Amino acid sequence: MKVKKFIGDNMTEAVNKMREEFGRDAVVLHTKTITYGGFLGLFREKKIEIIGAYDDSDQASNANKNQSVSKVEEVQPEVSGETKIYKATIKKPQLTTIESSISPVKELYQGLIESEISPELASQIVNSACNEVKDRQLSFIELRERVIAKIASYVKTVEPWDLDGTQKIVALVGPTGVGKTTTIAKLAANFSLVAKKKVGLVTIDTYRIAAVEQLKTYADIIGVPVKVAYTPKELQTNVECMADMDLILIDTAGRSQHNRMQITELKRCLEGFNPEVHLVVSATTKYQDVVEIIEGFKDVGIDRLIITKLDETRRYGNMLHAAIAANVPIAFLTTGQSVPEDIEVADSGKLAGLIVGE
Ligand SMILES: Nc1nc2c(ncn2[C@@H]2O[C@H](COP(=O)(O)OP(=O)(O)O)[C@@H](O)[C@H]2O)c(=O)[nH]1
Ligand SMILES: [Mg+2]
Repeated sequence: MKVKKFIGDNMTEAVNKMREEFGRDAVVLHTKTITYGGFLGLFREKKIEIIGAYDDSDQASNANKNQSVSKVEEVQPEVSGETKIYKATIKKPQLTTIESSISPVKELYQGLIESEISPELASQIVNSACNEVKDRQLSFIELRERVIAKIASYVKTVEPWDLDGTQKIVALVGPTGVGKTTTIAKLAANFSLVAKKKVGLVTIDTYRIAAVEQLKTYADIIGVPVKVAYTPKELQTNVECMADMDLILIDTAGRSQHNRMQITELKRCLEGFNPEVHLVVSATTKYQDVVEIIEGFKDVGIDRLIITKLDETRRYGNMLHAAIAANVPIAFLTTGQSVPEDIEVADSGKLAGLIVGE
């Protein structure tokens, strides 16, 4: 079996390249949209990458005498909705098709449960989508469109800051290890290097030397100033020192939603200058925990959500629970460890599609 990666401006170009090299019997095993450059997922240049395979073994050529590769069939949607996995299906003689007897309502409900949406919320969504049309039964596709629209109406999103003339002070808060510091680096790089804004960083995560070093390293690479604050007073002074910055990003230490003292301390640190507070939660966290995290951080005053690590799961129901529990817009999504690429502006429709597993 020969396997190789082919890249084209579109699917046809990539497949033609594969066929030129592997011949017409080659099959596409995997396709993926790859992106270059751009700003927060916007204006990125897209290309299609495919993994092509050609079975040149003797066994394969014998088998091919009786069976033919009939079609390339989509089998599994992936992370961003942009990646699809394909497999070649072998046409077998006398293959019978078994019609699915499951109703569209049940199938969609089951899909929402598999996305890790609570049974109560899943039935509420499906029921209200059905109730919109009383006089006839909806097809699966019609019902799914309505479910997506319903979910999109719950998942509010927001445009990135325009930073024209007004200074924005933003603090990222949340549990440990969710990606606060990495997300600050991605935002700093996008706004400073791409949007050409003046960005300053301040950290109050002084509990671990490594945390300060991590942010300083990113700041050095990106070429933005960074300050370290050990007390709420120092934080205020540092923020005041950055009066000429368009955007000040404040990194904080991971806090547990169950630790009242930590939450109160964080609140006291931030209340002096009223930053826009972004709660960072991971798409890999169970929805019950996400709801508890949101409840725990509510005292700090949550203005926006950032959802990280979309690349680490295929079940996105917790984002819906997060959006409903926090009742604030989702600002950004992160999709990997790479700085600055793996971040994008959240979009309700795309999120709703991911949640229903499109
Ligand atoms: N897979 C994945 N990993 C991420 C993402 N964002 C951050 N990480 C990783 O998560 C780990 C913790 O990140 P860090 O920014 O230090 O988290 P913090 O403790 O909240 O500041 C690091 O290994 C990051 O590279 C993401 O979107 N996807
Ligand atoms: Mg950190």
